[in-house]
Amino acid sequence: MSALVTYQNYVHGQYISNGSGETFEVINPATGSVSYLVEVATDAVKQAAIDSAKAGFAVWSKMTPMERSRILLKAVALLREHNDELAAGEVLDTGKPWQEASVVDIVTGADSIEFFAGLAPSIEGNQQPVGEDFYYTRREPLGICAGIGAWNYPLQIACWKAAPALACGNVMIFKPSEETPRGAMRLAEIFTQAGVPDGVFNVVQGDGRVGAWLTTNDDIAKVSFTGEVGTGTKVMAAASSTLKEVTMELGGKSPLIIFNDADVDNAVSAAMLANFYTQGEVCTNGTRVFVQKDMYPQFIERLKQRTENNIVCGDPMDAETNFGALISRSHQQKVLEYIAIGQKEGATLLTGGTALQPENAPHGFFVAPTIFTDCTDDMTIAKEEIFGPVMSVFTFEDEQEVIQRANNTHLGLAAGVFTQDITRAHRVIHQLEAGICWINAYGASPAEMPVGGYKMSGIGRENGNETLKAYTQIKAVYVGMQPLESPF
Ligand code: TXE
Repeated sequence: MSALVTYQNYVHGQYISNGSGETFEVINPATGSVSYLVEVATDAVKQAAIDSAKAGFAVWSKMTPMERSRILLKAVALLREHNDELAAGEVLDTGKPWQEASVVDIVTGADSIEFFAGLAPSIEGNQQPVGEDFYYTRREPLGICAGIGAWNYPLQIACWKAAPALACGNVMIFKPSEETPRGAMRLAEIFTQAGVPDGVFNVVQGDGRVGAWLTTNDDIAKVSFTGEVGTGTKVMAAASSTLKEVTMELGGKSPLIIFNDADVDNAVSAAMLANFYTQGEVCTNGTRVFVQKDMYPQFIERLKQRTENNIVCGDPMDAETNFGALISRSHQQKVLEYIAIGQKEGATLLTGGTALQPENAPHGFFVAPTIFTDCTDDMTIAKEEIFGPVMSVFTFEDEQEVIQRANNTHLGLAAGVFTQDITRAHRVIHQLEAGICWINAYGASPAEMPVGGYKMSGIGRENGNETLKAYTQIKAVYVGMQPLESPF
């Protein structure tokens, strides 16, 4: 049995020992075996990360935006050059298919860094005359920002948080999910290789306890968090003790609405993408599929046929596989429990519903693509985020009814509408309480487009011009051009 590799925390441009030797295991979800070990960030590592970040900020924030932009663009080139090797690492950590990781995860991470590197030189203040006097503003960096990532898109999430932070002259201490530590480490190595100064992007490893430390540390100015709603509320509460700014990218239970006049094959493609891509582990998934009455029979027939014939579940590194393993055995059990609840509460199991043991990956954490019909809005599977390949299908009569039902949730991350009637498409989407919306599309999230949730699905945005504002603070400077009047 070959000895397992042990990775360490990445601080000041290198891996450092945690002193205690305490490690945690990282499991390959497609095989159930231990891939490698990672040292937990001890107090010594945490303090080193803070000291390093302060030193990095002193250098990085003094560079011009053009200099920062040039270095970030070198990192973009390295990410794209190493796309396949990085994608393979994401497959081994997440269990998602190579088919996806090789064209989405690194590409969209690099795109975000490229986008904000391009914006960096455009960051400016303004000036206004006030009589003889005038004031001007400066957009200044916040300082040390913390990034806390989820496990479904590890490297992409690290890139999406680092990009605006570093472009604006901040530095970042990033903690990936303990399920998927690899991507953030590779990003840190690539930043160093590109010329990002030591301390500008440090990676600390561990579970929620290390995450909690980031949310309360005095030297950290902002926290950008991606994860479950429940965790997000804890993060925001903890951040309030030192008035940190927060960006929250949380969960959803998003509606996908299919009208009678929609193209049925397009609508079925959307429903399958919105529930089975990345085996359902996508926050913006349209897991409540509302189908208008007349469309329903042909829609459900086509959906069942394509789900039972076009999904290849198996070894995620196999090029044929388009449906991979769930992140862990406990998550697999959680999804199976939701499926049991759905059946108990009276939904009809149209297809799927069980764990799978593909021949080429018999020990992985797989759940079959699952579709429930005859669902009602009060069912648990209609209200709670399952974060697995479980689609709930509902029927509806008219527009006002479906808008009311789609909005009847405390969540508000995403929404999709399929119709050939362009005015209806915009009329409906404008009434849906969601931050990330698609019309006759689903899931595309280019770096130019700001993404984030309404209601309990989050605060703030990632990507898009909008996000720059979250990573600078405005200083106003008033300049007196004449003797100062004073009554004293
Ligand atoms: O989240 P968790 P997971 C959501 C998705 C789902 C969840 C799945 O909808 O709800 O993420 O990711 C750390 N203080 N999104 O299971 O458990 C923990 O170590 C500070 C939405 O990973 O909340 C991990 O690094 N940190 C998103 C991270 O929080 C704490 C897109 C997330 O863990 C902590 C992708 C604490 N008290 C997934 N406890 C979007 N909206 O874009 C745990 N952590």
